[in-house]
Amino acid sequence: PGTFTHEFDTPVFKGKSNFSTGLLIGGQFVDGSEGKTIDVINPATGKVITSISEGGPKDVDLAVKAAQKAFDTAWGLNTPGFKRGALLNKLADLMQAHFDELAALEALDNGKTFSWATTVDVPESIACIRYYAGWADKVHGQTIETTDDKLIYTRHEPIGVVGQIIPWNFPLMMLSWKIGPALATGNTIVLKPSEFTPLTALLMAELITEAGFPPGVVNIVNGYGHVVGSAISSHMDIEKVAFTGSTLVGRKIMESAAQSNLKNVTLELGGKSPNIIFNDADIEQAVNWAAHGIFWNHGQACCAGSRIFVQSGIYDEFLKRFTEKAKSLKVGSPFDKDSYQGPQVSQIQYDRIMGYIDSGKSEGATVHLGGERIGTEGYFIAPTIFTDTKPDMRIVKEEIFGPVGVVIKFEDEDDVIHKANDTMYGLAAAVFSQNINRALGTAHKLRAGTAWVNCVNMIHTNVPFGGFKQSGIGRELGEYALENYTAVKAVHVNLGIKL
Ligand code: TXE
Repeated sequence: PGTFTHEFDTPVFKGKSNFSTGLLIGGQFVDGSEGKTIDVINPATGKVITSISEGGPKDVDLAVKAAQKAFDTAWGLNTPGFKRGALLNKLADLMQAHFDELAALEALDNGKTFSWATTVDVPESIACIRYYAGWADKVHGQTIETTDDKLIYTRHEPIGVVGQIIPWNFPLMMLSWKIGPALATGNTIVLKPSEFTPLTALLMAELITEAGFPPGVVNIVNGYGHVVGSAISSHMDIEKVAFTGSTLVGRKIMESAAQSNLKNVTLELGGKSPNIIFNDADIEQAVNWAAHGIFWNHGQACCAGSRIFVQSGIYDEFLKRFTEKAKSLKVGSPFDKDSYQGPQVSQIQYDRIMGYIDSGKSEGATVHLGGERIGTEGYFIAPTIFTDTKPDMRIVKEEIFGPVGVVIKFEDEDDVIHKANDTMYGLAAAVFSQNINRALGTAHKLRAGTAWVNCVNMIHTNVPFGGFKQSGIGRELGEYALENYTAVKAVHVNLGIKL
């Protein structure tokens, strides 16, 4: 397979990258069996950065066999938890040693800014791996009292070979959220990064090997969703699949799981998260958080606060200050120190977002700010605010996944809760109020897996994250995620019952 060598010479990072662009199968870097490659595009320029090996169904088969062998001989029940934890900690140490390089690769490949990658993506990914390293020797079952002539206990055993399909919006963080709990609990992995953002996963493949995980414990098969992703979700020897991505593909994954071997499925899907700002909110803080809620990561966050409901008493003042705040966010090169927002991830996403902006205009909403491309190359879109929307407009109902927020005026508390919940999604929601009864009362009524009070987009490795309704199934992060990767066995021991 090929090698990616790149000299970063940017205002924020100077350094070199050098790693294999092959698939990682059974501890070896190999070409895809069909010999094909995928071009990786720099979203800031639209130009090719490198090309990587493309996998296919045959490679998924080979990866599953390697993972099964590793599970049966070197991992799973063969390696005690403390050893798995030590390896995860070693991996975290190596990630720390490659901290800036990981951030620079994420900026180059995904378009997020180097400064955000160094404040969120990389440190949170390392924290996640360390957090699950700590769990590796603390997963245990229960003893359950029945009668004195019986001993009954449960074991939380690893599931076996698990499939993991990663999106492009937080390539390193989503990979870490998935491999952390799976490895801590003793599973082996066949993982597919997004075809749009494979670079940090390729460096991670090298670091995983260097850390000393036995060959086959982690296999990384790059490729397209409808080929490699679909081969994973329909594979007969993969016992569980974890997916983060669109609701559309989440549905396909469940179908494939049902039609193949009824593998366990956990899904983290889209959102259209409401952000409710009451008259009694700290308006300056509400403005700052609301802007962060929709514009951070270029709106490419599943929990983005894309529907901003503002009570009538502060609506005009909020809109004025929110507009000023949005205007102050610098859009530019991911490697510029002052950039808040870089390019959208791909031409496809750029076109999709511009399509939504056009639909908002043609359905009669007002473009209060932005709505256009920035520059002439790359996929940069101005922070955009729509007002005068109606509930059935596409920009109000559908996930745009770009820097596009709708600001909606409301009067009544019950009415806003009804409107906030009037969506097929239920990933996250936020409420801003200085009245604790109102704030918590609202947080409890919102149908979402995360409810933020006087903040948005806050995530911690030890706090569960996941969706209600069509935003997903299961929870990632925290102790809850361990359940996704363990099978509970009840052992009955007869101490004297005679037949
Ligand atoms: O996602 P896909 P796309 C949402 C967001 C965005 C929309 C489309 O609204 O605008 O999805 O993005 C793999 N079987 N989110 O089309 O296709 C694919 O290769 C198995 C929300 O890029 O869902 C990639 O690795 N896998 C989101 C992963 O699925 C398949 C993050 C996600 O890509 C597959 C990303 C198939 N048939 C997009 N088809 C979030 N929840 O954070 C594709 N894939």
